[in-house]
Amino acid sequence: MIKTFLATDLTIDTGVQELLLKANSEGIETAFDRAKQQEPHCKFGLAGVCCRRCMMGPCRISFGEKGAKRGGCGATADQIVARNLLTLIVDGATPHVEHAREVAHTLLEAAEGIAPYEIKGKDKLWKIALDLGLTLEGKSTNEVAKEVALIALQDFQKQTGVATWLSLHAHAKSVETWEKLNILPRNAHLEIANAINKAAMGCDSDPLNLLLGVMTMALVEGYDGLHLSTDLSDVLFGTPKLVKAQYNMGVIKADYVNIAVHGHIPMVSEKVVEWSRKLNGEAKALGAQGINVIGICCSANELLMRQGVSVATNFASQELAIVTGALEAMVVDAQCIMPGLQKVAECYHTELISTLPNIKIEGSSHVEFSPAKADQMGEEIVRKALARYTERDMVKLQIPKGTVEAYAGFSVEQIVEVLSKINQEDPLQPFIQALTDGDILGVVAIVGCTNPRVKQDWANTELAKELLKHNVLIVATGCSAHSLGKFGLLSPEGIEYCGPKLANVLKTMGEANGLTSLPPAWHMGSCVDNSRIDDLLVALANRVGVGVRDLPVAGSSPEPQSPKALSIGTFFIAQGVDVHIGLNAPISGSPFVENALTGDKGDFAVTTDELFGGKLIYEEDPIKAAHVLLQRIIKKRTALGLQS
Ligand code: CUV
Ligand code: SF4
Repeated sequence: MIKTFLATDLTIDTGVQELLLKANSEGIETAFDRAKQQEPHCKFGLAGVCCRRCMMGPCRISFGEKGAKRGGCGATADQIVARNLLTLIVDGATPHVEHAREVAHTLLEAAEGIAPYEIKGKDKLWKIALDLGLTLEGKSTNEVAKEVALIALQDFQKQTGVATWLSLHAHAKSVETWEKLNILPRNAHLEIANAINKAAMGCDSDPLNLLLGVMTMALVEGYDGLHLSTDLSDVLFGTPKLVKAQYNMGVIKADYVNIAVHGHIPMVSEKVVEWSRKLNGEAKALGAQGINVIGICCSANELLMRQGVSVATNFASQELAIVTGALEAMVVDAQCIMPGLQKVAECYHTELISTLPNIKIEGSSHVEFSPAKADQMGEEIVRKALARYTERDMVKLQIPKGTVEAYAGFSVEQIVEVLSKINQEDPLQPFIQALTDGDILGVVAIVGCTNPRVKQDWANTELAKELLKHNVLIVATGCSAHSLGKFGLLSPEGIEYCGPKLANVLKTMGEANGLTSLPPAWHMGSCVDNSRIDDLLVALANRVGVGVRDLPVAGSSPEPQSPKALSIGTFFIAQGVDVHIGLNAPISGSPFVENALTGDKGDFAVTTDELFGGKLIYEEDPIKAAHVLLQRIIKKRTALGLQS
């Protein structure tokens, strides 16, 4: 049943509001309705004290005086919460690790001439090969690519030593900390198995040891998930450069065959774009203007960054793109794909198409991706979309009007190139000068999702604006970047939200590059591209001669939905970066775990702040959160001897 609701309470995106009303009038249920039906959420689950790890249970620990203080096996709240957190971080990291492995596998088959992908990122390939210590002389691109892909894949077998991509990217000071704590990962698959083993019934019940396991998994996420994915995707598809595109539901075009790509895996979405271009003429033969590919979630980010493909919407409103009645197909691969999409698609002519052999959706079509058969997949998907065009029901067609211009493509390589227009010899120098002088007070990464439990885009944009006002530069990824894009913060006009000092810096940098200004928020890519943010921090720290933990920077996920937001956040905490979340992680049931992650240095027990130099900050109010982050940034500036 659809309850009556005020669309304006659920999202600040007016296009989504319009479509929510349309869905309501057509009797279509969406995630916004279903999130309400789940209220109130189970308080044991929210606090993390529910254990289903064996059939003596399920057990739950009571909050009050009365009721059980231990599970059937004797597990305490601290132990249960720590175990649950560990498996939650595995849930976050594993999809990224598998994403990375899929890219490595595709790269291998591309290099062997089996998979139809041309290696577009030669510069990136040379750089990685040299970092891996390979000799390049006399070798072809494909030979080098094959060696790199094999090293990546063989890394999943490593029984001793340290995961290779950690060695490639981590700051030496961070590694020193991790080595002392004995939390360095060996290989991703081994550590995932180890974590599940630790959390199993009757295994690890030392909350501190479990939390150290959480930090190992965070490093797996960071290096075998994020960095490996980004590196090899850049090798296959090229390193992003500055691009301009459009945001909002208005990018769906009434007179085109519209194909939405949704999910994460660039091998799938890139082929859909390629075949849409190849078969564009066939759309014209049907009376359409052509084929229009639009993005949702992180597939959108991958295509936006490299191809300038426009973005329709982000996570919470994925179903509403179908409610426009204008999508011929929605192509999905992995992660963040709501099963509810199929039911919505059935109300229209839209074909929902899953692609990965191990990730299917009940009721949807399936066109299988494998690296070798990528072209067949691309062609078949686009032909399916073309076939649906004539079935469109014009009565149900309603596309919210208006689009917003946005810039994306801020890879570290592109940032360096932009800055080199100011100082060619030492590109990071002007940036560091601005940080030193306080013209840029600090940098905050706004990352992660939107979540129907929170008013969509509201916390993401409010936090950004408050920080910009205080001269904090924003970098962004994921669905949060989409929130900022929809509200003009990825466009040069967005500098109206900046404090005067930051506005000046952005104008100077922009003018040196033929723009009126750089945007106040730099879109650095998809969720796996949080690796780019990490690379930027490591480069800045190395240039200044400090650790990442010393930099006046922070991270924030104001509207987190996925456990990936938590595993990525924990990765940054491991480097000593403070991380804010706008919805609580399920840890409040354990004083030990909560204090370890959110406590300050010098508190009664061990804290991440003390061990790593960064902590978790939970605050639902984005304005208050901005001020907590500002205080933490100022504290780090003071420690560096910088004025604020
Ligand atoms: Ni990977 S993880 S809702 S798509 S950002 Fe978007 Fe990004 Fe969160 Fe999912
Ligand atoms: Fe209960 Fe212990 Fe089994 Fe968990 S592992 S369900 S706390 S008996």
